[in-house]
Formats: sequence, C-alpha cells, structure tokens
Amino acid sequence: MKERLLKIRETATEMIESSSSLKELEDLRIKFLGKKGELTDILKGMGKLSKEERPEMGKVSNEVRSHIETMLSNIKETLEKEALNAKLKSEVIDVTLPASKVNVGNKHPLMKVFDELQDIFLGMGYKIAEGPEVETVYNAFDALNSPDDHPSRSTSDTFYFAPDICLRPHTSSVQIRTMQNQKPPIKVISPGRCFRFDELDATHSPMFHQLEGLVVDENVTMADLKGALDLFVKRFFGSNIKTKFRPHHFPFTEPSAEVDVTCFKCGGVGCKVCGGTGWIEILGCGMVHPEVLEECGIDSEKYSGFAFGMGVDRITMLKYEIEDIRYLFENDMRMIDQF
Ligand code: 2NM
Repeated sequence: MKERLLKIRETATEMIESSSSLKELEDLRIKFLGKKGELTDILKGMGKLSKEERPEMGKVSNEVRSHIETMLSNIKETLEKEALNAKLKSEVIDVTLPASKVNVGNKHPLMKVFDELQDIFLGMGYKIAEGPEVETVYNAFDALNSPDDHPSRSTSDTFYFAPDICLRPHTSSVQIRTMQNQKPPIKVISPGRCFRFDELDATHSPMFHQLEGLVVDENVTMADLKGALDLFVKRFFGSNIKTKFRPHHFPFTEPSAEVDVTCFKCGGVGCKVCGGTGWIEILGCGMVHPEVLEECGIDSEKYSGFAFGMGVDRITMLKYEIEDIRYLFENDMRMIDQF
C-alpha cells in the first residue's frame, strides 16, 4: 500500500509539473484527489489493514495528499500569472500612435456667410425682419410697383398656389410687411429663402437665398446708401476693396444701381473669379420709389429710404470658389468637411 501511495505521489508530481493549462490542472486534481480519484480509491482499502499499520499509512497518505495539494496550488498560481501577463501583453496600447480621424460636424458655407452678413448688419444697427415664404401676390408684386405685365409675374417665372398666392420670388415682400406695420425710422435686413421657376443649372436654382436691407427715415439720401454699402463691402470683403455704383433699373427703386466690387481674389487685375474683368457684381440697390412708400402708408413727402438686395448663394460661391450652385443643395459632403 505504501508503495502504491508513493507511486501516486511520483506520477502526480510529474504530471502536475508538466501541465500547461488551468483546465489540465483541474482535471489532474479530480484524477488524484477527487471523490472517485486514485488516492480516495487506495484509502478505501485502509479498513483491511492491521491496527499497527493504520497510523503509519494514514501519515503517508496525508503527506501525499498535502504534497499534491501544494503542487496543484503552486502550479496554478504560476499558470495564472502567465495568463495574466499574456493578456496584458496582448492588450498593450501604444500611446505614441497617431490618433484616428474624428469627423466633426461643420457649418454649411451658406450658413457661415449668412451668419457673417447678419453680424455685419447687426453691428451697423439693423434689426432682422422675417416673413412667410408663401406670400400674397400683392406683397410680392403689386406693392413693389411691379407693372401688371412684368415677365417676373408670369407662371413661367413665379410659383403660384392660387391667382393671388405665390412662393415669394424675393424677400422684398418682408420689407413691404415691415413698412405696412412699422412707422419710420425703419432699419432692417430680411435674410431668407426665395423661389423662382428657373431651370436648375450651375448658376440657377429654383430655391435660392437673399439678404435685403431697408432704411427709411427723414432725409435719407443716395449718399447714405453709398456710405452704408461701401462700409458693408469693406467689412465683408476687406478694407482694400473698392465699390462702383452702376446705373440700373428696378420698378421698386428710383434711382437704382448695381454695385460692383474690385475682385477680392486678384485685386482687380483679372482672374477666373472675376471673369478677367477685375470687377464682381454683388448687389442691387436704390432709393425706395415714392409709390412704394405711399402704398405702404408712409408719407413720401416727409420720408425717404434706400433698399438693397443680394444673392447669398452667389456671394457664398464667390467667397469659397464653389463653381456650381447645385453643390450647395445636394448634400455634397465637401460642403461640411472642407469649408
Ligand atoms: C433689390 C434691389 C433694389 C428692394 C426694394 C425693397 C422695398 F421693399 F423697399 F421696396 N426691398 N428691397 C430692393 C431694391 C432689392 O434686390 C436686388
């Protein structure tokens, strides 16, 4: 019996020492020490021993059991340490690696330009006026002194819901509403969306954006108009930029003009942005027609005013050198990634 015990001690020692996983180690524990294990099996034969032999065998078997237990726990500890080290090694983070790119949301260039324009005019004392995109034909045309037979009124130029209701083709209707509802002094800008029945191409979109301005008070003159727009141009395009007022015609202003600025890209020598002319047309303006003031209930003998309007899409395209208006409205990711 003693020999069998010592044999188990030897085999167990060998097997435990050469085991390479926690699973294997657990299997060995069951094999040697488990209820149906080899040691238990031998101890079942204790009853057959003589009184003298029993203490001696008890001592040996206890020693063998505790030896195997110690072995198991030592090797288990070693294997666990190894497993932990392997895990730590595989999870090592190299903090010197470059960070992966994070795609951060960005403002659309059109909205950046709107913000910039609004900041400039707010800084010049203008208030922001807003109005509906669906407008009466009266506010969109009649009140603006537009002739009955003007082509812009036609169903091929303006979107109609009914003979007297349309999508506003400019934000001048917001200025009309302001004059109908407020007494001078008036100093507002009206930024917003407009709609015209245009074929979509590189420079036209049936939905586009305008920012218009209106100042009405006593003694407002063309000099005030020129001073205001020149200041605006210098703040938006740069203090080195010159303006040129070119006579023009609008039904709602008299006199009327278009404003050109020296090219902010080439400084006036001629390039792709200005089409080689050195000048860029950026807005229309004029002194509000007395008929328009009167139609809105403002005494044109006492008051005068100036107004101006610009295409915000066009200005955005010029500023960011975007060559096709469609890029602005077709969820082109470059619009929010690159500008
Ligand atoms: C422009 C050009 C010139 C304009 C006129 C008015 C109103 F309502 F006061 F008569 N609002 N906006 C105006 C004048 C707009 O856009 C090119």
